Amino acid sequence: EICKGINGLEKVVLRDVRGSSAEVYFYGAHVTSWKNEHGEELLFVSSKALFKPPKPIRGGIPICFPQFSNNGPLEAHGFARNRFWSIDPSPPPFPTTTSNKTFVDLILKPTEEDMKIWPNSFEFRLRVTLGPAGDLMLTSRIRNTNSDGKPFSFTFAYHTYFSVSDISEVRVEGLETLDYLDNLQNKQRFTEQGDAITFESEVDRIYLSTPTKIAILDHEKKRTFVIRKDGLPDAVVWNPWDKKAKAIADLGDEEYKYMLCIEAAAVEKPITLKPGEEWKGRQELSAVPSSYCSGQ
Ligand code: TA6
Repeated sequence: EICKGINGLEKVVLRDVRGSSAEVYFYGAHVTSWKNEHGEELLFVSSKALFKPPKPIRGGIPICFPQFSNNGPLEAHGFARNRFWSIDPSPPPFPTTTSNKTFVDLILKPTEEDMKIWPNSFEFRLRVTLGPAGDLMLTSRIRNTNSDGKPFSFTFAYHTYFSVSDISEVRVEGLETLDYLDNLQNKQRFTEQGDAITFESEVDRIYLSTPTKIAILDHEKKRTFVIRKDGLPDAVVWNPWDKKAKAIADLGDEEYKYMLCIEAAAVEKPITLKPGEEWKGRQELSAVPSSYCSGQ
């Protein structure tokens, strides 16, 4: 179902018969809502989010492409998140197992203006699927369509903002003992110690070569988010904490308490595609009562 969202921007609403739902704006192919079968919102979107192009939307799932963060010549996190995407007229075939699922296929191709800032031709296809158990799957397929034989390289992230009850009470499991680059310390490399990650100040790290499964345990809400990923070796962990939150105009001063970004990403080693080659990167999110997965 396509309808008008905030400020008249169009969005696609996906609904499952069991009551879960998701919303995807054409602007940025940006997922701004993911609700479970009880109607509880699972993603964080700032109350100050602007929904005003060309400003990206603060919260939900911004797509960072073709450049993660500001490690390159482009604007921070690239331009995919502030372009208008279209319904894909020639979507990839879907396996029979997905036929009872609800999904939408969007596509982004560069305009002439885009090619002035990133001189490459590409087709970026995104499928957003709401699974029967309320899971949310995002599959990106990026193809190099350069006609001059030129390869291109990019970095990428699903910059997912999860909704949490209290950041001080949240634990992240699955990144223990891994190496990370600390964005708050000149991208120096450190090794995480043996414990789950907890939060008591600003965190902005790129964990490297991470396992395909990461969990966010929200004790207060008795909820665990499980992130599964494929084709995306890194995981960014970000919470701005109080000082940085105050400096971000489209984020409420106290809202950092209720958000946590865990981002399936390919950052350390850029992806390179020759003409005609396609890359695929998937993220699958589920939210389950904690008692089911960790005995709490
Ligand atoms: O993913 C973490 C990060 O790159 C941080 O460094 C941080 O500033 C953030 O993303 C948000 O970026 P944005 O451009 O959306 O304000």
